[in-house]
Amino acid sequence: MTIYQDILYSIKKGQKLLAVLIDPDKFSLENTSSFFEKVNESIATHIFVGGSTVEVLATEKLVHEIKKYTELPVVLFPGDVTQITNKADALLFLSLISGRNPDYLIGKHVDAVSKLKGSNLEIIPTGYILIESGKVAAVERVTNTKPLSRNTIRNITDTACAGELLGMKLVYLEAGSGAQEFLSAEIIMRVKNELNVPLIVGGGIRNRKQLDTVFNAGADLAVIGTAFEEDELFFDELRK
Ligand code: 1GP
Repeated sequence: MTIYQDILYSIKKGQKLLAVLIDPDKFSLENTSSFFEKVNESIATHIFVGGSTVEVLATEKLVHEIKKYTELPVVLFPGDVTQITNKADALLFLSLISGRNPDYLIGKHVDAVSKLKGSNLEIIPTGYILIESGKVAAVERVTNTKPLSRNTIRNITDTACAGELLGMKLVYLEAGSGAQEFLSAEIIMRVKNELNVPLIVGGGIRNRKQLDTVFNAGADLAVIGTAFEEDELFFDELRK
């Protein structure tokens, strides 16, 4: 079964999914073993690896290390073409559909082809939607795009649906890493209601209660990064 089929199957069974996001720039390789002891005992189902600005080869080294300590699927969530490595299991082939920068709608994808041809990575086309969160997100800075306003929910749902109509297999609603406010239940609920493909939600989720809010609103897969970086004790709240 592919990773994507497995996501669809989990949704069918009513199982919620959780990805631990690791930014190679902020993670120290020496911690991999102890960090993954906690991951493996938690309800996490996926490992996402990526960041906005990552040193060349850092992703590859990190994925290689992670693979020694967990059986969970490792999915690339790359900020740039240089973060693509064959050592991972899958790649979110992201299109930043909230923005209007052609580089992040098609340019980077063209640049990635030579790396993807002949690779074993499962490639999952993903519509990536950045929504304002009260502070300028790294994605906004790096991609030079504006996020969608939280107040224009119609525009958010239409953007998500346009992504699906373009053939994207997943939609990722992003409040930005370290967002002060995670996305409201209303936004998640409204998007989920109109979408047929699985919905990923991330940005600013810092405790179990917020995670449950995101799941109850309709997120199929939640992504958490900063809360684990800041305090690994968070894993205790997320034991299996
Ligand atoms: C960022 O959605 C992810 O791209 C996770 O955000 O770091 O705030 O958990 P946090």
